[in-house]
Amino acid sequence: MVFNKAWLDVYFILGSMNTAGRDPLYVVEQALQGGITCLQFREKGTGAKIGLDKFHLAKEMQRLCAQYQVPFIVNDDVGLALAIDSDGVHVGQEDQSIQEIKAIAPKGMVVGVSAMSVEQAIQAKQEGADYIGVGPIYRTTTKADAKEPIGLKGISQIRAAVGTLPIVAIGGIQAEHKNEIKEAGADGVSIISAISTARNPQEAARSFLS
Ligand code: TZP
Ligand code: MG
Repeated sequence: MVFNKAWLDVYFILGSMNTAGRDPLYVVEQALQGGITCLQFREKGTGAKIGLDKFHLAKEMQRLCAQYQVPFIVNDDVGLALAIDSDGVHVGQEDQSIQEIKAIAPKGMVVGVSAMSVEQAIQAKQEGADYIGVGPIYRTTTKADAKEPIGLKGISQIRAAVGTLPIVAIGGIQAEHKNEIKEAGADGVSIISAISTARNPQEAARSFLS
């Protein structure tokens, strides 16, 4: 799959810890039926699967995404991304560097990077990130160590600094925020809890479509 910023429109992020006790594959399939445009597997924190369990869950999610022709991105774990040949890998500021990843990854593998400031965004662009994830936009309880929200102003400032580099916004995002976020300059929204803990994840995913 060739990267296109349309991937970022409704970018769902999920780990087995985020599903309010439900089977993560059920939640993923519901979200796919609801029309998500990308899935990121983010298996981290208390209760996260490791080793073979993590590998198998990733493979199953990847298989579901392929059925729906939706790109599949692995968070942080470059080894896993390479092992299963995911469409992309997403890393934070404390993870492996973009250059290192680009050096070992297959040519088309997308590399996304989290940026919390204009400086980090510019650096990610210079290092060759294919897109950046910026946030948190609003307050969130999903990520324990989330920084202060950067708000819509933060998106506009980063957009002004990085030109046309694809941007996806993250953190506390609900469906009703999507318009203001896109107007501020993001190409799309990434969401964990508003879909993953929704009573009806399919409907919740659909509510994010434009
Ligand atoms: N990075 C910044 S905020 C966040 C991550 C992974 C959590 C987003 O989750 P939610 O539930 O959509 O606020
Ligand atoms: Mg990380």
